[in-house]
Amino acid sequence: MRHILHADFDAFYASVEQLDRPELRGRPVVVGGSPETRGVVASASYEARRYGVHSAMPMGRALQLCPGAVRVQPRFERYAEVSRRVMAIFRDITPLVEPLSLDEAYLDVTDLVAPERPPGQIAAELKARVRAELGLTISVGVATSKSVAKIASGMGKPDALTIVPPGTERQFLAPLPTEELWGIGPKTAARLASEGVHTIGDLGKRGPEWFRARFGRMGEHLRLLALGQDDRPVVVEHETRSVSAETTLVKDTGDPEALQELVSRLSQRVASRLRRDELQGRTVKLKLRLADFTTFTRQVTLAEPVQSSEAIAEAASKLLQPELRPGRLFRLVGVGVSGFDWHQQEAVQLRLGGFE
Ligand code: DCP
Ligand code: MG
Ligand code: MG
Repeated sequence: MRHILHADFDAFYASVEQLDRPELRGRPVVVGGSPETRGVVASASYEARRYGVHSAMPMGRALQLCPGAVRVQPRFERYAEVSRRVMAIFRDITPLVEPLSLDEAYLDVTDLVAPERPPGQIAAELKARVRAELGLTISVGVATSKSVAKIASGMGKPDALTIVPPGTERQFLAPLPTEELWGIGPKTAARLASEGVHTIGDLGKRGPEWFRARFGRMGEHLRLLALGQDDRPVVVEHETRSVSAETTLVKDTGDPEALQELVSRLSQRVASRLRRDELQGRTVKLKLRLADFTTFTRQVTLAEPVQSSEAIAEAASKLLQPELRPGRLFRLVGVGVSGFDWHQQEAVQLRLGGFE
Protein backbone atom coordinates (compact mmCIF):
# COMPACT_ATOMS: atom_id res chain seq x y z
CA MET A 1 0.00 0.00 0.00
CA ARG A 2 1.19 3.52 -0.82
CA HIS A 3 0.83 6.74 1.13
CA ILE A 4 0.49 9.83 -1.03
CA LEU A 5 0.22 13.49 -0.02
CA HIS A 6 -1.15 16.22 -2.23
CA ALA A 7 -0.12 19.68 -1.03
CA ASP A 8 -1.51 22.93 -2.43
CA PHE A 9 -1.01 26.55 -1.33
CA ASP A 10 -4.06 28.39 -0.07
CA ALA A 11 -4.95 31.36 -2.34
CA PHE A 12 -1.40 31.17 -3.66
CA TYR A 13 -0.83 34.47 -5.53
CA ALA A 14 -3.01 36.42 -3.10
CA SER A 15 -1.26 34.93 -0.06
CA VAL A 16 2.17 35.81 -1.44
CA GLU A 17 0.97 39.41 -1.87
CA GLN A 18 -0.31 39.45 1.71
CA LEU A 19 3.02 38.05 2.89
CA ASP A 20 5.04 40.70 1.07
CA ARG A 21 2.68 43.57 1.91
CA PRO A 22 1.60 43.21 5.54
CA GLU A 23 -0.97 46.00 5.15
CA LEU A 24 -2.96 43.59 2.93
CA ARG A 25 -3.23 40.88 5.57
CA GLY A 26 -6.76 40.21 6.75
CA ARG A 27 -8.14 42.20 3.83
CA PRO A 28 -9.86 41.01 0.65
CA VAL A 29 -7.19 40.81 -2.06
CA VAL A 30 -7.64 39.90 -5.72
CA VAL A 31 -4.67 39.26 -7.99
CA GLY A 32 -5.18 39.79 -11.71
CA GLY A 33 -5.38 42.29 -14.56
CA SER A 34 -7.39 45.50 -14.27
CA PRO A 35 -11.07 45.69 -15.28
CA GLU A 36 -10.04 48.23 -17.97
CA THR A 37 -7.91 45.60 -19.67
CA ARG A 38 -10.72 43.05 -19.19
CA GLY A 39 -8.59 41.26 -16.63
CA VAL A 40 -9.72 38.16 -14.76
CA VAL A 41 -9.12 37.06 -11.18
CA ALA A 42 -6.14 34.72 -11.00
CA SER A 43 -6.33 34.32 -7.24
CA ALA A 44 -8.64 35.65 -4.54
CA SER A 45 -7.77 35.76 -0.84
CA TYR A 46 -10.18 33.92 1.42
CA GLU A 47 -11.41 37.30 2.72
CA ALA A 48 -12.48 38.14 -0.85
CA ARG A 49 -14.04 34.71 -1.41
CA ARG A 50 -16.59 35.43 1.29
CA TYR A 51 -18.09 37.92 -1.17
CA GLY A 52 -18.42 35.24 -3.84
CA VAL A 53 -15.24 36.21 -5.66
CA HIS A 54 -13.34 33.32 -7.27
CA SER A 55 -10.59 32.75 -9.80
CA ALA A 56 -11.36 33.06 -13.52
CA MET A 57 -14.08 35.65 -12.72
CA PRO A 58 -13.88 38.92 -14.67
CA MET A 59 -12.11 41.49 -12.50
CA GLY A 60 -14.89 44.05 -13.01
CA ARG A 61 -17.41 41.61 -11.59
CA ALA A 62 -15.13 40.76 -8.65
CA LEU A 63 -14.78 44.43 -7.69
CA GLN A 64 -18.55 44.86 -7.94
CA LEU A 65 -19.12 41.98 -5.54
CA CYS A 66 -16.41 43.18 -3.19
CA PRO A 67 -15.81 46.92 -3.62
CA GLY A 68 -13.40 46.94 -0.68
CA ALA A 69 -11.03 44.48 -2.34
CA VAL A 70 -7.50 45.53 -3.17
CA ARG A 71 -6.51 44.55 -6.70
CA VAL A 72 -2.89 43.59 -7.21
CA GLN A 73 -1.11 43.11 -10.53
CA PRO A 74 0.41 39.58 -10.71
CA ARG A 75 4.17 39.18 -10.20
CA PHE A 76 4.90 35.80 -11.79
CA GLU A 77 8.63 35.87 -11.06
CA ARG A 78 7.96 36.21 -7.36
CA TYR A 79 5.44 33.33 -7.39
CA ALA A 80 7.94 31.16 -9.26
CA GLU A 81 10.53 31.91 -6.60
CA VAL A 82 8.16 30.93 -3.77
CA SER A 83 7.29 27.83 -5.75
CA ARG A 84 10.95 26.82 -6.02
CA ARG A 85 11.32 27.23 -2.26
CA VAL A 86 8.29 25.13 -1.38
CA MET A 87 9.34 22.39 -3.80
CA ALA A 88 12.75 22.40 -2.11
CA ILE A 89 11.05 21.80 1.26
CA PHE A 90 9.00 18.98 -0.25
CA ARG A 91 12.15 17.41 -1.72
CA ASP A 92 13.89 17.68 1.60
CA ILE A 93 11.18 15.44 3.05
CA THR A 94 11.22 12.93 0.18
CA PRO A 95 12.82 12.84 -3.27
CA LEU A 96 9.53 11.45 -4.62
CA VAL A 97 7.93 14.79 -5.48
CA GLU A 98 5.82 15.44 -8.56
CA PRO A 99 4.96 19.11 -9.05
CA LEU A 100 1.63 19.68 -10.81
CA SER A 101 1.75 23.43 -11.07
CA LEU A 102 3.52 26.29 -9.31
CA ASP A 103 1.54 25.83 -6.12
CA GLU A 104 0.95 22.10 -5.76
CA ALA A 105 2.65 18.73 -5.79
CA TYR A 106 2.24 15.07 -5.01
CA LEU A 107 4.61 13.47 -2.52
CA ASP A 108 4.98 9.72 -2.14
CA VAL A 109 5.85 9.27 1.55
CA THR A 110 5.33 5.50 1.71
CA ASP A 111 8.91 4.83 2.77
CA LEU A 112 8.80 7.43 5.55
CA VAL A 113 5.78 5.94 7.29
CA ALA A 114 6.50 4.13 10.58
CA PRO A 115 4.28 3.06 13.50
CA GLU A 116 5.27 6.19 15.41
CA ARG A 117 5.08 8.37 12.29
CA PRO A 118 1.79 7.79 10.45
CA PRO A 119 1.19 9.59 7.12
CA GLY A 120 -1.05 12.19 8.78
CA GLN A 121 1.80 13.21 11.02
CA ILE A 122 4.18 13.58 8.08
CA ALA A 123 1.60 15.87 6.51
CA ALA A 124 1.30 17.92 9.71
CA GLU A 125 5.09 18.26 9.87
CA LEU A 126 5.12 19.41 6.25
CA LYS A 127 2.49 22.08 6.92
CA ALA A 128 4.40 23.32 9.96
CA ARG A 129 7.66 23.57 8.02
CA VAL A 130 6.11 25.52 5.17
CA ARG A 131 4.50 27.91 7.61
CA ALA A 132 7.69 28.39 9.61
CA GLU A 133 10.05 28.75 6.65
CA LEU A 134 7.86 30.57 4.13
CA GLY A 135 5.14 32.19 6.25
CA LEU A 136 2.45 30.65 4.05
CA THR A 137 -0.18 27.95 4.56
CA ILE A 138 -0.76 24.87 2.45
CA SER A 139 -3.65 22.43 2.55
CA VAL A 140 -2.75 18.77 2.41
CA GLY A 141 -4.67 15.64 1.48
CA VAL A 142 -3.43 12.27 2.65
CA ALA A 143 -4.55 9.06 0.94
CA THR A 144 -3.43 5.84 -0.72
CA SER A 145 -3.56 7.29 -4.24
CA LYS A 146 -2.96 10.50 -6.17
CA SER A 147 -6.57 10.97 -7.17
CA VAL A 148 -7.99 10.68 -3.66
CA ALA A 149 -5.16 12.75 -2.11
CA LYS A 150 -5.83 15.59 -4.56
CA ILE A 151 -9.55 15.63 -3.88
CA ALA A 152 -8.84 15.53 -0.13
CA SER A 153 -6.46 18.49 -0.28
CA GLY A 154 -9.22 20.65 -1.71
CA MET A 155 -11.45 20.10 1.32
CA GLY A 156 -11.75 22.48 4.23
CA LYS A 157 -9.33 25.00 2.72
CA PRO A 158 -7.56 27.12 3.90
CA ASP A 159 -4.93 25.56 6.16
CA ALA A 160 -6.61 22.16 6.09
CA LEU A 161 -5.36 18.65 6.64
CA THR A 162 -7.67 15.91 5.36
CA ILE A 163 -6.76 12.29 5.96
CA VAL A 164 -8.53 9.47 4.11
CA PRO A 165 -7.67 6.28 6.00
CA PRO A 166 -6.84 3.22 3.88
CA GLY A 167 -9.98 1.27 3.05
CA THR A 168 -12.34 4.26 3.34
CA GLU A 169 -11.66 5.73 -0.12
CA ARG A 170 -14.96 4.67 -1.62
CA GLN A 171 -16.96 6.00 1.33
CA PHE A 172 -15.03 9.25 1.21
CA LEU A 173 -15.73 9.80 -2.49
CA ALA A 174 -19.36 8.62 -2.54
CA PRO A 175 -21.12 11.87 -1.54
CA LEU A 176 -18.98 14.14 -3.74
CA PRO A 177 -20.21 15.58 -7.05
CA THR A 178 -18.93 13.74 -10.15
CA GLU A 179 -17.00 16.86 -11.20
CA GLU A 180 -14.53 16.31 -8.41
CA LEU A 181 -13.21 13.37 -10.38
CA TRP A 182 -10.24 13.89 -12.68
CA GLY A 183 -11.42 14.02 -16.29
CA ILE A 184 -15.02 15.05 -15.57
CA GLY A 185 -15.66 18.65 -16.55
CA PRO A 186 -18.86 20.70 -16.25
CA LYS A 187 -20.23 19.46 -19.60
CA THR A 188 -19.74 15.79 -18.78
CA ALA A 189 -21.14 16.35 -15.29
CA ALA A 190 -24.29 17.93 -16.78
CA ARG A 191 -24.68 15.00 -19.16
CA LEU A 192 -24.31 12.53 -16.30
CA ALA A 193 -26.78 14.50 -14.17
CA SER A 194 -29.38 14.14 -16.91
CA GLU A 195 -28.99 10.38 -16.45
CA GLY A 196 -29.48 10.72 -12.71
CA VAL A 197 -25.78 10.34 -11.93
CA HIS A 198 -24.89 13.17 -9.56
CA THR A 199 -22.29 11.84 -7.15
CA ILE A 200 -19.16 9.76 -7.40
CA GLY A 201 -21.12 7.17 -5.41
CA ASP A 202 -23.71 7.06 -8.23
CA LEU A 203 -20.87 6.49 -10.68
CA GLY A 204 -19.40 3.75 -8.52
CA LYS A 205 -22.59 1.72 -8.87
CA ARG A 206 -22.25 1.49 -12.66
CA GLY A 207 -20.59 -1.43 -14.37
CA PRO A 208 -17.67 -1.57 -16.80
CA GLU A 209 -19.98 -1.65 -19.86
CA TRP A 210 -21.75 1.51 -18.79
CA PHE A 211 -18.42 3.31 -18.53
CA ARG A 212 -17.13 1.96 -21.84
CA ALA A 213 -20.26 3.11 -23.65
CA ARG A 214 -19.88 6.66 -22.34
CA PHE A 215 -16.16 7.21 -22.01
CA GLY A 216 -14.61 4.75 -24.45
CA ARG A 217 -11.03 3.84 -23.71
CA MET A 218 -10.98 6.13 -20.66
CA GLY A 219 -13.99 4.33 -19.19
CA GLU A 220 -12.19 1.72 -17.15
CA HIS A 221 -9.76 4.22 -15.66
CA LEU A 222 -12.64 6.48 -14.69
CA ARG A 223 -14.59 3.59 -13.18
CA LEU A 224 -11.66 2.66 -10.97
CA LEU A 225 -11.16 6.31 -9.97
CA ALA A 226 -14.81 6.43 -8.88
CA LEU A 227 -14.12 3.41 -6.68
CA GLY A 228 -11.10 5.12 -5.17
CA GLN A 229 -8.59 3.01 -7.09
CA ASP A 230 -5.75 4.78 -8.86
CA ASP A 231 -2.35 3.18 -9.24
CA ARG A 232 -0.67 5.99 -11.18
CA PRO A 233 2.75 6.46 -9.62
CA VAL A 234 4.20 9.75 -8.42
CA VAL A 235 6.42 10.70 -11.37
CA VAL A 236 9.54 12.48 -10.25
CA GLU A 237 11.13 13.68 -13.48
CA HIS A 238 8.55 15.32 -15.63
CA GLU A 239 10.40 14.82 -18.89
CA THR A 240 7.64 16.41 -20.91
CA ARG A 241 8.80 19.78 -22.14
CA SER A 242 6.31 20.19 -24.88
CA VAL A 243 3.17 18.44 -26.05
CA SER A 244 2.48 18.74 -29.73
CA ALA A 245 0.64 17.21 -32.64
CA GLU A 246 1.18 17.72 -36.35
CA THR A 247 -0.24 16.54 -39.63
CA THR A 248 1.09 16.48 -43.14
CA LEU A 249 -1.68 17.24 -45.58
CA VAL A 250 -2.55 14.80 -48.29
CA LYS A 251 -2.72 17.75 -50.66
CA ASP A 252 -1.17 21.17 -50.04
CA THR A 253 -3.79 23.76 -49.22
CA GLY A 254 -4.18 27.47 -48.62
CA ASP A 255 -7.88 27.28 -47.80
CA PRO A 256 -8.40 29.26 -44.57
CA GLU A 257 -11.36 27.18 -43.46
CA ALA A 258 -9.60 23.86 -43.96
CA LEU A 259 -6.53 25.14 -42.12
CA GLN A 260 -8.61 26.49 -39.21
CA GLU A 261 -10.39 23.18 -38.97
CA LEU A 262 -7.06 21.37 -38.88
CA VAL A 263 -5.77 23.69 -36.15
CA SER A 264 -8.88 22.90 -34.08
CA ARG A 265 -8.39 19.18 -34.53
CA LEU A 266 -4.71 19.31 -33.59
CA SER A 267 -5.58 21.48 -30.58
CA GLN A 268 -8.01 18.81 -29.41
CA ARG A 269 -5.30 16.17 -29.63
CA VAL A 270 -2.84 18.32 -27.70
CA ALA A 271 -5.49 19.18 -25.10
CA SER A 272 -6.40 15.57 -24.45
CA ARG A 273 -2.75 14.69 -23.85
CA LEU A 274 -2.34 17.69 -21.55
CA ARG A 275 -5.41 16.59 -19.62
CA ARG A 276 -4.17 13.05 -19.37
CA ASP A 277 -0.82 14.21 -17.98
CA GLU A 278 -2.39 16.95 -15.86
CA LEU A 279 -0.31 19.60 -17.58
CA GLN A 280 -1.02 23.17 -18.53
CA GLY A 281 1.34 25.46 -20.37
CA ARG A 282 1.72 29.12 -21.14
CA THR A 283 3.27 28.91 -24.58
CA VAL A 284 1.26 27.93 -27.64
CA LYS A 285 3.19 27.22 -30.81
CA LEU A 286 2.11 26.84 -34.40
CA LYS A 287 4.36 25.01 -36.85
CA LEU A 288 3.89 25.50 -40.56
CA ARG A 289 5.54 23.98 -43.59
CA LEU A 290 4.99 25.54 -46.97
CA ALA A 291 4.65 23.70 -50.26
CA ASP A 292 8.36 24.41 -50.90
CA PHE A 293 9.26 22.77 -47.56
CA THR A 294 10.16 26.03 -45.84
CA THR A 295 9.33 25.31 -42.21
CA PHE A 296 8.82 27.87 -39.49
CA THR A 297 7.04 28.31 -36.16
CA ARG A 298 5.07 31.12 -34.59
CA GLN A 299 4.43 31.20 -30.89
CA VAL A 300 2.79 33.23 -28.18
CA THR A 301 3.27 33.17 -24.43
CA LEU A 302 0.00 33.78 -22.62
CA ALA A 303 -0.66 35.40 -19.25
CA GLU A 304 -2.50 32.29 -18.07
CA PRO A 305 -1.51 28.67 -18.63
CA VAL A 306 -3.88 26.81 -20.94
CA GLN A 307 -5.10 23.23 -21.15
CA SER A 308 -8.46 23.29 -22.95
CA SER A 309 -8.69 22.65 -26.69
CA GLU A 310 -10.69 25.88 -27.10
CA ALA A 311 -8.00 28.03 -25.49
CA ILE A 312 -5.21 26.33 -27.46
CA ALA A 313 -7.13 26.59 -30.73
CA GLU A 314 -7.89 30.26 -30.09
CA ALA A 315 -4.22 31.11 -29.58
CA ALA A 316 -3.07 28.94 -32.50
CA SER A 317 -5.68 30.46 -34.84
CA LYS A 318 -4.47 33.94 -34.00
CA LEU A 319 -0.98 32.81 -34.97
CA LEU A 320 -2.31 31.32 -38.21
CA GLN A 321 -4.30 34.34 -39.41
CA PRO A 322 -1.37 36.58 -40.43
CA GLU A 323 0.25 33.69 -42.31
CA LEU A 324 -2.70 33.18 -44.65
CA ARG A 325 -2.21 34.79 -48.05
CA PRO A 326 -3.75 34.09 -51.41
CA GLY A 327 -1.65 31.52 -53.24
CA ARG A 328 0.38 30.48 -50.18
CA LEU A 329 0.05 26.72 -49.81
CA PHE A 330 0.78 24.69 -46.69
CA ARG A 331 1.81 21.05 -46.54
CA LEU A 332 2.12 20.57 -42.79
CA VAL A 333 0.50 22.10 -39.72
CA GLY A 334 1.49 21.49 -36.09
CA VAL A 335 0.20 22.77 -32.77
CA GLY A 336 2.14 22.54 -29.52
CA VAL A 337 1.98 23.70 -25.92
CA SER A 338 5.01 24.22 -23.70
CA GLY A 339 6.09 26.46 -20.86
CA PHE A 340 4.81 24.19 -18.13
CA ASP A 341 4.80 26.03 -14.84
CA TRP A 342 7.34 24.09 -12.87
CA HIS A 343 9.90 23.85 -15.61
CA GLN A 344 10.39 27.50 -16.36
CA GLN A 345 13.99 27.06 -17.39
CA GLU A 346 13.32 24.22 -19.74
CA ALA A 347 10.53 26.26 -21.22
CA VAL A 348 12.98 29.05 -21.95
CA GLN A 349 15.36 26.58 -23.55
CA LEU A 350 12.53 25.33 -25.70
CA ARG A 351 11.74 28.81 -26.89
CA LEU A 352 15.36 29.13 -27.98
CA GLY A 353 15.43 25.65 -29.46
CA GLY A 354 13.32 23.97 -32.09
CA PHE A 355 9.87 22.51 -32.24
CA GLU A 356 9.78 19.13 -30.56
N1 DCP B 1 -4.34 30.55 -11.28
C1 DCP B 1 -4.63 31.39 -12.33
N2 DCP B 1 -5.82 31.28 -12.99
C2 DCP B 1 -6.74 30.35 -12.62
C3 DCP B 1 -6.46 29.47 -11.55
C4 DCP B 1 -5.24 29.62 -10.89
O1 DCP B 1 -3.81 32.23 -12.67
N3 DCP B 1 -7.91 30.25 -13.26
C5 DCP B 1 -3.07 30.74 -10.54
C6 DCP B 1 -3.31 31.69 -9.39
C7 DCP B 1 -3.42 30.80 -8.20
C8 DCP B 1 -2.49 29.68 -8.57
O2 DCP B 1 -2.59 29.54 -9.98
O3 DCP B 1 -3.03 31.47 -7.00
C9 DCP B 1 -2.83 28.38 -7.88
O4 DCP B 1 -4.10 27.93 -8.30
P1 DCP B 1 -5.09 27.21 -7.31
O5 DCP B 1 -6.15 26.60 -8.15
O6 DCP B 1 -4.34 26.32 -6.39
O7 DCP B 1 -5.80 28.41 -6.53
P2 DCP B 1 -5.30 29.22 -5.26
O8 DCP B 1 -4.02 28.70 -4.72
O9 DCP B 1 -5.31 30.68 -5.60
O10 DCP B 1 -6.48 28.98 -4.24
P3 DCP B 1 -6.84 27.65 -3.42
O11 DCP B 1 -6.73 28.02 -1.98
O12 DCP B 1 -8.23 27.32 -3.82
O13 DCP B 1 -5.85 26.59 -3.83
MG1 MG C 1 -3.80 26.66 -4.38
MG1 MG D 1 -3.24 24.59 -7.12
